[in-house]
Amino acid sequence: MAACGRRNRPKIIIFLFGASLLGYFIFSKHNSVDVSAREVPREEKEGVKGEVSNEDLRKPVYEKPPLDVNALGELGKPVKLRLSEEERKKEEESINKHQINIYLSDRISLHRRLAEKWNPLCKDLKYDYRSLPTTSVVIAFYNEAWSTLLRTVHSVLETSPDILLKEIVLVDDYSEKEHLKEPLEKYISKLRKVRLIRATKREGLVRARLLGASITTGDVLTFLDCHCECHEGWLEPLLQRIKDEPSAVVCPVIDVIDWNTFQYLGNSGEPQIGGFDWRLVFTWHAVPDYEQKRRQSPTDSIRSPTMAGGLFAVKKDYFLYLGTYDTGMEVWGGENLEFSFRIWQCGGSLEVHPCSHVGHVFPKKAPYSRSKALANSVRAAEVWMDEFKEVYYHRNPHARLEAFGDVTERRNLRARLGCKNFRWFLDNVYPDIHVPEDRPGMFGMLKNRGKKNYCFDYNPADEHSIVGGKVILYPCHGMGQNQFFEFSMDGEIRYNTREPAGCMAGDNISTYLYVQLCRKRGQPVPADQKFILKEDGTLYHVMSQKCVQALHKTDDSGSPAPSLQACSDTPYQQWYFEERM
Ligand code: LR7
Ligand code: MN
Repeated sequence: MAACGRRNRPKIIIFLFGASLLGYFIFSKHNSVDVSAREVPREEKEGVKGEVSNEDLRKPVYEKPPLDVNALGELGKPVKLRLSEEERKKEEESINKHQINIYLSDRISLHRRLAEKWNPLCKDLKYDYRSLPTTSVVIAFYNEAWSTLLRTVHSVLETSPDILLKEIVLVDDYSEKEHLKEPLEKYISKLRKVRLIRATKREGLVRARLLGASITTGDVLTFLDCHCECHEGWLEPLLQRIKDEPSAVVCPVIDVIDWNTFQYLGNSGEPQIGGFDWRLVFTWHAVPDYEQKRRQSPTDSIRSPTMAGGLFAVKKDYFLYLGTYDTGMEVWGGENLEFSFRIWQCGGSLEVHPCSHVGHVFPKKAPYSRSKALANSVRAAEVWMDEFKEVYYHRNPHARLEAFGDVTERRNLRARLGCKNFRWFLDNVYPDIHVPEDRPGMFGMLKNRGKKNYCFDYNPADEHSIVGGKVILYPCHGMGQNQFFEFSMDGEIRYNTREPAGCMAGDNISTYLYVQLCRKRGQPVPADQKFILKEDGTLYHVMSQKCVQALHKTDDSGSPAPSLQACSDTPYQQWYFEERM
């Protein structure tokens, strides 16, 4: 495969762009554009001539109404309504319907302000507004509630400098809700710069976004979810970075808006960056030391291996060059990692800008079916991960059976762009991820010879941390995931579906195995995490000089569990790995 440097940009970009009958991008029109030489069109800015102060140039499309500190949820403060029994029921209903407290959202101003939650140094950054590229903000929605959708729209209009915002394109992904039909059209017809386009069948977020993008006129595409609120100054850093580096795809810091109180939980400290685990689940990480060292200022953008997916800005012609999205992906999921891999492997960079903050309402749980996510992830793995797709399949054996459609075109794209391989990505962009050894016979379900068909099973107590929770024995299910363990060359029993991975540990006092963070890259294995898996299946814990034994019941939780006991030749102390049932 032809290698190309990260900053190597092609001289000629053939982009084939147009709207198909279905409305989304297909390759139909041939054009040549030189990204590096291309200048930002100025026509848009000609209205502003002569001596105009920077203050004037940063005026938003609409000004926010005067601040009323007593209004509900103003400045992103949490709200708890005092409600009658009947009102409480309505609130409950809204939560069941949207997985967001829409009853409350409907009572909070669509124009509320947010408290300042950025690094104070961000305030000092200066922008030459006339030289920044313009942007179109694309917001796809499916059955979104009125107030969360329109708060997103108003928030963009009221925080984005008029000179920078070409338009907001709303994309209705074939919603069923009445309020999103005529009432929405009527409402937005009164707003400057807001357009609406509708899909004629459910497209899923990938094709819905592309349908929106296909009618944009700005230099930069900025994608947002339909339940966001933008922090003051969110847009400029994204556009500045893209002006400086047209092959950078830049994400804002994603702040949490609580689904129940609508509190805006920003954080002016160092933001987090994106990673993934070997189930291909997106993960958050602290900024690694080497990246902190590379940056010269806390206001410099931060390289990130992956993005969450919903919120980012990309130069439109660069997005086209990179092959937009994989239109074979349905509904939800997978596109975020696919795009992240593609950006890095094909010569771009993916970054989080610490001065750009946008709030996002994280729902209580998924409000619609996400069953297509698996096939989408398989597409990403099949196109971008080379031999490392096996590491993914080992942890999701059922993914191998998933019908993922045809990816020939995407593989051709990869070849055409001369993209680097996944090994390069791991080594250079995500060196902190542990690459499992997955030696034959040393990974999969960890089964006991005495207690038949029971497997090591671990569910971390908390979705954000691998530690905490207890290792138990549970009937083997053969699905990988929480029953997937790997015995490493250095004698660790790793639970590395998650990143950072967890390692089984024991001590001389308690008999249970518990999970600790595995050592960091380059560090030795801690004594309490070291095991020897002997020929006869004995699993010997070196520090305690005991053997792991399957117990039928443990005193506290009552479930069977592995335990450290004096070594003997009982079959309950004999273990073996099995890849599949
Ligand atoms: O069929 C659909 N059609 C749509 O138009 C399904 C969804 N959508 C719209 C939807 O209305 C919303 O505006 O697409 C957008 C994203 O859908 P969400 O809000 O249900 O997704 P999410 O916020 O739960 O999930 C994250 O991962 C997704 C993977 O496919 C997308 O990339 C989302 O954009 C992404 N959201 C974010 O990155 C915000 C921060 C969340 C985190 C971490
Ligand atoms: Mn979302």
